[in-house]
Amino acid sequence: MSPSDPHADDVLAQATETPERTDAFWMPFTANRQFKKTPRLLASAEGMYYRSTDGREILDGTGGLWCVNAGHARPRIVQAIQKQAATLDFAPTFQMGHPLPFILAERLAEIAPDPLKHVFFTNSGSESVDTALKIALAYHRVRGEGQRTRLIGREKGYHGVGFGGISVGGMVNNRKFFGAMLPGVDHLRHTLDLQRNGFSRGLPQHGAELAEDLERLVQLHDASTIAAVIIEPISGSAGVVLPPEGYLRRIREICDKHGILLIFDEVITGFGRVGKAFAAQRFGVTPDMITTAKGLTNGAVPMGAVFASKAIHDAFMHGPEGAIELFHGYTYSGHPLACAAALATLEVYAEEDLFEKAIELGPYWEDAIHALKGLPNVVDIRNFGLIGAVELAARPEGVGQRGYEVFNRAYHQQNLMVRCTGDVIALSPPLILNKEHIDRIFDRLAATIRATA
Ligand code: PXG
Repeated sequence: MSPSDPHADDVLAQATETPERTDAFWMPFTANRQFKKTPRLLASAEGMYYRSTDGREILDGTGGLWCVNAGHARPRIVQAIQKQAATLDFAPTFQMGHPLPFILAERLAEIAPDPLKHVFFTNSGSESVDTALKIALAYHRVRGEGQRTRLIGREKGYHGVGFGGISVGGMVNNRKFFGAMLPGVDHLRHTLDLQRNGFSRGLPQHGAELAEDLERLVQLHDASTIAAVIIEPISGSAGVVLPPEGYLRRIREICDKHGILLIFDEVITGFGRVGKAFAAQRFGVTPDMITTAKGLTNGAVPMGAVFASKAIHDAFMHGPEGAIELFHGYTYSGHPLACAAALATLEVYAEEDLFEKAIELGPYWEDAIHALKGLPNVVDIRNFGLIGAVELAARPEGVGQRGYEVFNRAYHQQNLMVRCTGDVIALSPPLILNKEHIDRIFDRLAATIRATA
C-alpha cells in the first residue's frame, strides 16, 4: 500500500459543487450550449438515488446510462477498486500479464452461454464492437475464406461510435457527418412497427418474417462475401426496439445456413437487464460472439468484453507458437482497476440474484408502464425485462423536442432521471429496485408527461 498523502482530498475538493467555468469540457452527445446555460450536475450517488449539486435526491430510472445494474456505490465494488489501485495500479497485458484478467475471464466464461468461453477485454462498448467485427474478418481469413469481408448491420442499430460501429449502425445522425465509413456494409430492415405492434406487452407478435431480409442480402451479395451479421437482441439507443417473436431464431438459422457469423451486441442487455446474464440465454438463441461493457463493472470503471466461441478462438491458435495470433488489443485491455471492479460486481450480482430480478419484477414493471397508456401524446409503450420505453408524438416544431422537455422536466421538477432519444423516453433502472421504486418512477413520469402536454 502507498503511504497516505494529506493533500489527496484537495484534488477532489470541488467534486460536489457547480464549477465556475464550463467552457473547456466538450460534452459528448449533448447540446453543449443549452446544457451549460442550465446544467444538470450530479454530485454523489447511493443505491437507487443520485444527489445533485443543488442538493436534491434524484431517483435513477436509467441505471446511470444503462450500466449501474447493481445500484450506486456498492461497498464491495468501491473497496475492491480502492484496494486494487493501491496494490497494482497498472500492468501491461501485451506479452506480460497480471492475475486478475485471467481470473475474471474464467468467471465470465462460467456465466456465458456455451460455447462462448473465450473473453477479449476492451474499455467500452464501442471498442467491443470494433473488436468483434475485426475478429470476424480475421477469423474467416485464418480459415482461408478471406473473401468474406462484408459486414451486415441493421437500420436503427446502435453499436457505439467507432468507424466500425457507425458503419454497421443504423442511426442517421451518428452516420451522416462522418464520411463514407467502412466499405462493403449493408443493413437489414429494422423491426419497429407501431401499426401492427403498438402497445405490445413484451415481445411483439408480428414481424418474424423481417428476418428473411437477411436472405435478400445473401441473394444480393452472395453468402461467400459476408463475414458477419451484428444486431442488438433489443436495441436501446434507437428508442427500445424489440425483436418480434421468432425473429432472432430465424436470423440464427439463416446465418448457419450460409456460414455467416452472428454477433449479438449486448452492451445494454448483458448482465441481467432481461432476466438472465445475457439476452441470448433469455431468448434461447446463441450467437458466435457477444459484445458487452456497461454492467460488466456496474459502470464503476470503464471496461468492455467480447465473448467468442471456442470455434472462433481455436481457429486462431495455429501456426508457430511464438507468433502473435491476433494483432489487436488496447493498452488497458484487462486493466487492474476494471478487473477488480468487475470481479466485485459479479459477486454482488450472484449474491443478490440480480440476474433474476427482471423475471421476478417484469410483470409488475409491465403493468406499471402500460398504465401510462392514454396519457397525452403517448403513441406507444414497449417493455421487456427491466427495460421500458414510452414513445411520445413529436411536436410539429421538431422531432425530439417533446422528449427532451419530458426528460428535463422530470429531472428538475420530479427528481427523476430518465433518458430521451428523440421522442422516446427510455427506462432501465438498477436491478436492485423494488415495487415502491417502480411506482415512484411511473408516478413521477406520468406527472411529467401530463405537465408537458
Ligand atoms: N453497443 C450498444 C448496443 C450500446 O448500447 C454501445 C455499443 C457503445 O458503448 P460505449 O461504451 O462505447 O458508449 C452502446 C452504448 C442511450 C445510450 O441512452 C446508450 C448507449 C450509450 C449512451 C446512451 O440509449 N449505449
